[in-house]
Amino acid sequence: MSFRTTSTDYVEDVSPGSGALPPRAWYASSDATSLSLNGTWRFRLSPTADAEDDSFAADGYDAGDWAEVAVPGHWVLQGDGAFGAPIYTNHLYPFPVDPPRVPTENPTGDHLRVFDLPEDWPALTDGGAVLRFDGVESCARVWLNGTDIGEFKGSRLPHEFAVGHLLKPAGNVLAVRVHQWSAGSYLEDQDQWWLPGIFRDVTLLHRPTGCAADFFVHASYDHVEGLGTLRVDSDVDGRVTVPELDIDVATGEPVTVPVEPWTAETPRLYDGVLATEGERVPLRIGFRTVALEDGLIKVNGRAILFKGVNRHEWHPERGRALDLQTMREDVLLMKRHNLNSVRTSHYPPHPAFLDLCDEYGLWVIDECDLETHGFTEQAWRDNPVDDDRWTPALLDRAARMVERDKNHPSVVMWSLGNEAGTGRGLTAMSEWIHGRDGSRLVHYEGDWNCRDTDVYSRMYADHAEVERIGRGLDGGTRLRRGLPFIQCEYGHAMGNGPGGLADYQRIFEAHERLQGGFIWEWIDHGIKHPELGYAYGGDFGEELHDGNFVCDGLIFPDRTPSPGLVEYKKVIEPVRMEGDGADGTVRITNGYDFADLSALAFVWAYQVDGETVGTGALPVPALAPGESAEVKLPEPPATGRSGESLWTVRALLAEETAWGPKDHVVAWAQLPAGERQSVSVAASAAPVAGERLITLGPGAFDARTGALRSIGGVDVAGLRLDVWRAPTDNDDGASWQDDTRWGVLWRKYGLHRMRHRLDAVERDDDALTVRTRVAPAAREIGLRTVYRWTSDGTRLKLTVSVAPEGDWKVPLPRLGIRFGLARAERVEWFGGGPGEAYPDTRSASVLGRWESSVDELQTPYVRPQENGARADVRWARIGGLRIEGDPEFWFSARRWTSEQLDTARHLTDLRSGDTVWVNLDHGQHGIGSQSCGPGPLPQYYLRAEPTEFSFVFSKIG
Ligand code: IPT
Repeated sequence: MSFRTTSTDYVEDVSPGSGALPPRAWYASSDATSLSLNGTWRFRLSPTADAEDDSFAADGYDAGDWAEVAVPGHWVLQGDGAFGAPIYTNHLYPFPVDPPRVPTENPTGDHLRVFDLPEDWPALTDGGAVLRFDGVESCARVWLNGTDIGEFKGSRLPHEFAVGHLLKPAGNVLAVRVHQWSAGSYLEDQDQWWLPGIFRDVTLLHRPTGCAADFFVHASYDHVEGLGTLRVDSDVDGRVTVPELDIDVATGEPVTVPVEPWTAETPRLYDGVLATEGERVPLRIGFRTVALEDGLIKVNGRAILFKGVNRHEWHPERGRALDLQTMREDVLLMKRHNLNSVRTSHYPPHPAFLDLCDEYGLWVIDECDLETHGFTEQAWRDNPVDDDRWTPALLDRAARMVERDKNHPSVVMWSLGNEAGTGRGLTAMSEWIHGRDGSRLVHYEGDWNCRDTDVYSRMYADHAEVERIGRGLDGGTRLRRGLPFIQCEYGHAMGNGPGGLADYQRIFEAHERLQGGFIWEWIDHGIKHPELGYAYGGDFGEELHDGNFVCDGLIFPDRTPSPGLVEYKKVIEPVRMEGDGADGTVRITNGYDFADLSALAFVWAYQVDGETVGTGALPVPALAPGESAEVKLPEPPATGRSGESLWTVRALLAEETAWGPKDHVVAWAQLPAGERQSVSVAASAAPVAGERLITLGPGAFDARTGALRSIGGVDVAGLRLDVWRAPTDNDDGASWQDDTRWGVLWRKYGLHRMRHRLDAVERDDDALTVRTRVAPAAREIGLRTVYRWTSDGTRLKLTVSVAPEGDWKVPLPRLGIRFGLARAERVEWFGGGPGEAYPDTRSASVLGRWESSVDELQTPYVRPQENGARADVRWARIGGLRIEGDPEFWFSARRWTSEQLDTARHLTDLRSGDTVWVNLDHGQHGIGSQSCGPGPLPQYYLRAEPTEFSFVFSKIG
């Protein structure tokens, strides 16, 4: 054995690698021993691929002065910055594009681990052993006990090596050299952090003589007869038993029995065993048949509707090294928010995640670890997916995904990858996959002609286009017109938003061909940072980066649901309840594809002026999927109270399930039963002029400027018209979208620096009127704004009239008033809650009485931006004042101004001042999805037009 500098040619070689075993199904044996090699490893970082020779792989090498890293892990997230830093780019390669060459500066991590075989490890003469790597980014070379056993690429795919002949009972030396950049990096240009390391498990598996090798569980379901057919094809002959079904057959032999099918809604699994001469392998069998039929994606004979999300693997401290508990948390959160599907964007997830999808029930589009998006910068020239030299690497990736995951009932489609253009390599992958597994469909978005796919898939198509596709008016090839449609990405959840989900859902549900979609994306990839809270692109000094485009999830980095997830849960709820609260009936429709309503219990509540005055159970028949029933509500409780009244009907889990507690709310609706009385204040008091102040009822005003000073002794600062909001990521839009990027245009027109000109302060018998013009410098546009104050002696009413002047080419961000209060801690309100809402994100806003601290009103978007508005507020109490709106208003309050919110880059930039700034808005502009999709629909624009709105203020107590 000699140790010399090994050639590093393999790093830039387009081939997938050498030395690894052929891919096979991923499973955990019941009886074969295994040894996890996760834990603390010795670690040495070098700046280039060839800086060190391979002597560290030798027996007896002293790594005593090396650092340590945790495996699984990414070295750039360990060592407090001593091991380099993460880099975030969306689609730009962070190195010169010259495939397959990579930079000389190629951080290379040598990992070393010495291990003994456990006591119960079988004799080394009994069978063999396999060393398995579940994920290493991006290229690794492996030595065991000084022998070079191979090298591989394909970061999120498993690689196994036969190592039985190399093992010894004690002192085994496992050396792994990991290069951050390799030819494989060209195939892994997903929009995410570049994070090198051994980030998934490393395991040594004993392979007894006569053990199982690879096997393929075929478990189909005949929905007409109610029969399941099971056949397990196995490389090694054996028997398959499923005790619950009395099945005991040889491998390769089909058997048909009555079964309950598997669906995402009813994830029925049967435990079985594959027994070969040398081992027993547990099977979790789900019977289901996926088919393309009548131009639709059908499972067990029924068309399904995806209510899905794109899931990257993410943990704010550990990156893509996820533990089982975190994976389970994701699945439970998804189930509790009514999601039924996941696209594993953009690579196969940790295999345990798919076990969870089988168990809890989620449809899965399993996506291959392939994206070459950066080639779009050069019009896709030299794209590896259209270059035969790369095809073996593509086929290797396809095979490693399909072979690993083929036994999961949850996987209903294979996806070739993401954003890789088109080319012969993709066609080869598709052909190979179709040949290997005819029981599932093939997906790929980048091919709009659907040459290689079984579904027409798009991303971020706007509502109008989706509608046209639904109606079959989208044109395209004949082949494509016959295919079902999904949006593999839509609703870009970056920052505040996405807006417009309810409008998409209505369209999906109206047209058979539209089979739903997947929100982009599940989680914000913020990295926990000691000074910044959560870091995003640029925070590690990257010379090229895409900022907070990496924080675009429905959950925050710490997995707290964002308002976007709460909204989505409501929009996709599986039970529809509509009706007229006044006539006391509600029409209930089962929106599940497979389940009846027997798992749900319905309850009603009756509110008067936001207070619940009665509740009870509502008997609802166990409707079959698609069925509806008219259900009579009880007589409204006799309270003797008049006021605005409302029914709330909720569908709850009748019993605890695997994913949710009893009484968990699955669906709900509110049905108005009696209208709100509008506030009336008789203008009976007259303004009284003093030396410096004018008083009117409880109000005191500056005599010269007419500015409000206090109400009933409560100081009120800076009350004035306000149109500015700290633009959301969706307001700002993405750089490639230019015509309606309102956030950009608002700044161009100067809406963030409006000037207030005082024109007149007029005192009448019954009113104080202040006339102003609110306008930005350098522009002719403006808003004539009149504040008219009246009082009945105890209450103070403000009526604001706004008349636009000039040629307004942009909508307004918001329209309302803002003012500062010195002392305000808690807020109570009657209106929408508990969370924030905007015109096109308001489905989940529940009308009622709510209470919160000012701090809890804030939504902690990783990059600070407009947030926290509560919709439909009738009245609010804050800082000693009660404010009633005519009509209802949008309420927000924060310890900083919108301008401060606007300049903050991280939450840690926001400093609480002494003042609480309150916004009472008559209107808010919609949110939309323009950070990567369409902006708000026109009906959610806040147009500059003549408007009038009022607030009534009174001092509490
Ligand atoms: C689309 C990508 O597929 C996804 O990975 C992510 O980058 C998303 O956009 C934006 O967050 S590609 C888009 C430019 C159409």
